[in-house]
Amino acid sequence: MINITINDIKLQVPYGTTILDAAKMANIHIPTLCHLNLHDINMVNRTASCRVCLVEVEGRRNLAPACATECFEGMVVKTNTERAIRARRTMVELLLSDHPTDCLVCEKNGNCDLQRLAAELGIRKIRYEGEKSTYTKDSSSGALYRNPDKCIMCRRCETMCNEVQTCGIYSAVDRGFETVVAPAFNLPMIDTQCTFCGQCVSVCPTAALTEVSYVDKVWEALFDSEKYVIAQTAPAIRVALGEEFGLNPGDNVTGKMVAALRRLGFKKVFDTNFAADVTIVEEAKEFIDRLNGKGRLPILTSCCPSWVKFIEHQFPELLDIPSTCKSPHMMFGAIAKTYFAEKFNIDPEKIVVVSIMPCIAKKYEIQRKEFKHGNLQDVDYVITTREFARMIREAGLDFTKLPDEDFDNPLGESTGAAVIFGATGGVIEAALRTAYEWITGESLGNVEFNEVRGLKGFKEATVKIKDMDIKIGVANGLGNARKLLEDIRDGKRFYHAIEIMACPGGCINGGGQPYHHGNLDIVKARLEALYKLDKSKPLRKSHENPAVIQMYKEYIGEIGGEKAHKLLHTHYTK
Ligand code: HC0
Ligand code: SF4
Repeated sequence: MINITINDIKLQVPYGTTILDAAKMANIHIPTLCHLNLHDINMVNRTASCRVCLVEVEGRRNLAPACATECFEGMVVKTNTERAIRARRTMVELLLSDHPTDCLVCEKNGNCDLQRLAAELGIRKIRYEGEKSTYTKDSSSGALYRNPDKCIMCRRCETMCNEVQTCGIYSAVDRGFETVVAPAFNLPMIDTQCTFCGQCVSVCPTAALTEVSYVDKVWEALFDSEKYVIAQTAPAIRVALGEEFGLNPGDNVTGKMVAALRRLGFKKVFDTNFAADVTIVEEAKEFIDRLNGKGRLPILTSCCPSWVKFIEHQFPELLDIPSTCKSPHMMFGAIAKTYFAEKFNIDPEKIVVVSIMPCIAKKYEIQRKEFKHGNLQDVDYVITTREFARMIREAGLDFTKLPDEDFDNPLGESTGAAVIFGATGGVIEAALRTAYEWITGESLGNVEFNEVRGLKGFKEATVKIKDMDIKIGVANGLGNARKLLEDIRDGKRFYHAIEIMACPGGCINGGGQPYHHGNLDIVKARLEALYKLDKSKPLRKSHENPAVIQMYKEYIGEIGGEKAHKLLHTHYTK
């Protein structure tokens, strides 16, 4: 431990502590902008590029960035001297001098760290005026929107993409005033190996990185009397949407979410969870087939489109191991435009399927050419949790006062196994519940597989099923997935089944969720809420979902059969 003094407060801190962290221990606030410490997922952005956290250190001529300066024995720090305050304000004013001042119409209005900081520092006037950078905006992917004019060069996106996701999409291109954080050769995002996980969006402090919005398209469809617009809601949004309306992270707002969708004009409000149960019966069947020698092990879950794009780019030699199951929301789209349309005699051409997702990659996924029947796309639009909240506000709904309503049926019925899809480990846990019962023919007493739960980047478990020791691996975050796949490719590790989710924590921390502003306790609260929801469900195994059983009886036939393959399965491209 070493002794230091900050603003006349004496304290002891461990070696290696930065001034910023030491100040936090003494409850002293030092403003920051580029700094971000997501300890739980091993991401620290320590570029010290914004210089907003400058403080005075006794005996040093220059001001020191608190986020990147380690304490030393006897250090004396002052955070609020005239010089430090002036320097901090100047740094922000210089950033603002090259920043569009269109806050009123900016997507991040109210959620922007730069805006918050300008207010916090009492900046009322931008003293420096000069040239402003303008760059090409990029919406080439239809998923992720880049507006480099709003980039403040904090490099959080770079740290997230390079170190956590190991995709290496961004770096600083050009020099001096021309410098921009961009993909190599300034390629359009759709031509890069970006997986559209949206984790860079989650940590971008401004609106330099956001999602391509489809709110206007969805309104257009809702106002078109010729269209039959239906909604499906992802497992993870029901425990996060409330945050947009001042409720606590993890508050379950399923009933109000359904009520809001009805009031926005959706003809039917269905649940992706129904399709998650369908995914499990198909995937469990495929897993058992592979255990019986029909196909290669391990089987990899395939419901995360960002992860699918990652394996296609990075491990093309392993493309025979992901399950061929489509993701639940894509299965839902196919079911809605066939089974549902036929059962209720609705022209599939008129059906518009809108997925409300915590995810940005789902916007890319729906455009993949294999997800079409004839000229009809399985899913028409994806909007994020944040875009959905925006629509609720635009419609003037008082969200917290809405009554709790139930999903429509039959595509609104689901089990506890489906809701945990939204958390890392949830898909494999759901699959195990079904596979166990189908293999043993016995009822599973304790349905909870605690070893695969939680935010840890990599988890494993061995589950005894009959005389087999089934080895399970679970990775979340693409960097963790990469390590796991390298070992599998090189024959260093063996698993029977693996779940991978691209976002650290799974969909609860998707790139389209309400911003966590660096507080991962929010993500933990969402995660716990999903397991609570599972516990509260009368049915907790996918194969017991009566609406799923009915659909197979009436329409699809055999699980894993010909029609199931046509509607519910896919293939991958190198
Ligand atoms: Fe997910 Fe999904 S669980 S990917 O994380 O599998 O986005 O929530 O909707 O499709 O069900 C996201 C969340 C989904 C899908 C489901 C899966
Ligand atoms: Fe990297 Fe994901 Fe952002 Fe793409 S979306 S640049 S893969 S962090």
